[in-house]
Amino acid sequence: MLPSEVLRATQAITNEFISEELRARFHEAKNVLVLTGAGVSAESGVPTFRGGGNTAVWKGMPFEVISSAGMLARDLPAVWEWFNYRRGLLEKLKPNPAHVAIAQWQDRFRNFALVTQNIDGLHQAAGARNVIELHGSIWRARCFDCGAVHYVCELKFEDGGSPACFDCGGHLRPDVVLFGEMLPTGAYENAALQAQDCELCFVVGTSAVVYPAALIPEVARAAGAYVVEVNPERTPVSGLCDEVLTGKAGEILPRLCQKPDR
Ligand code: BV8
Ligand code: ZN
Repeated sequence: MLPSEVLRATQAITNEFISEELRARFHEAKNVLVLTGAGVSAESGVPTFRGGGNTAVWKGMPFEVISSAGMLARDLPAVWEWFNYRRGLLEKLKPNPAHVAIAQWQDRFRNFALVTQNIDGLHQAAGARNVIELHGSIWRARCFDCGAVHYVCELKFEDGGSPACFDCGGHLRPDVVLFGEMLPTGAYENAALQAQDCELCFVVGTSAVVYPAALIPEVARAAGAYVVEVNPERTPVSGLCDEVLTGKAGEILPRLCQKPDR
């Protein structure tokens, strides 16, 4: 094996240029998985959680605290207030070219899995179907008592209170997964199964520190997939990737379908 190949084998390709190898694999692939995080929505104006080294804070509380099972038990109205604030931000925002490119990929590959940590629904707004929402959706609410799921837009919010379930009158909570809570039944298992079968795995716009979502690239890698990260910054999974495309998802992903970079 030539020294250059050894070097190549040991070091992931790291730059913003899409390698011939990735283009060839993108062209031939049948089974593809994409895992996304807040970074894929950044160019739509959605604030990320860990941008520029600091963590999102709400009323002096780090988001891991306000978005936790503990906070839900202690102060449900405060949790509603936090998600109502974020929903207010989202209402005006649109999908960006990264969401659009990913939505187009679903008709390009025989088996395509889109796994997201995002609760913003922008993948679906871009036309993506069967999105595996690991952490739920900010647009839905779930009843503590009867488990019914309702669209938030149908709910009535008494002043600062938490909305009631119109099936059983019980208390509703945001249908999102909070820290310390289990993921939706089967969501992680389904994603891990798709990761085991994919030959190409994209990790787009995630800091990869929240579990079990951050395990997905490792599952794909262990199953022999070619793993590609798209992120302006290095992350804990950069090291296990075959190729790291350093830059913005909205600028890089659309280029995968285009003619090679010169
Ligand atoms: C659970 C919904 C079982 C709510 C969210 C193992 C080890 C250590 C800890 C744990 C472990 N297992 C479980 C835990 C605890 C915990 C956890 O992982 N803690 C972390 C902090 C260490 N996990 C849990 O609690 C999970 N549940 O494990 O249940 C259980 C149950 C009981 C007891 C024990 C175990 C549930 C986790 C889900 C929590 N809910 N969201 C809400 O939104 O408020 S997590 C939330 O934060 C997001 O969904 C996402 O997952 C995470 C944020 O990460 P990212 O999306 O990656 O965003 P971030 O801002 O961090 O990074 C953005 C990236 O994009 C950056 O890298 C940036 O460079 C890049 N970027 C920026 N611009 C662009 C870009 N990239 C491309 N293009 C651009 N333009
Ligand atoms: Zn109910």
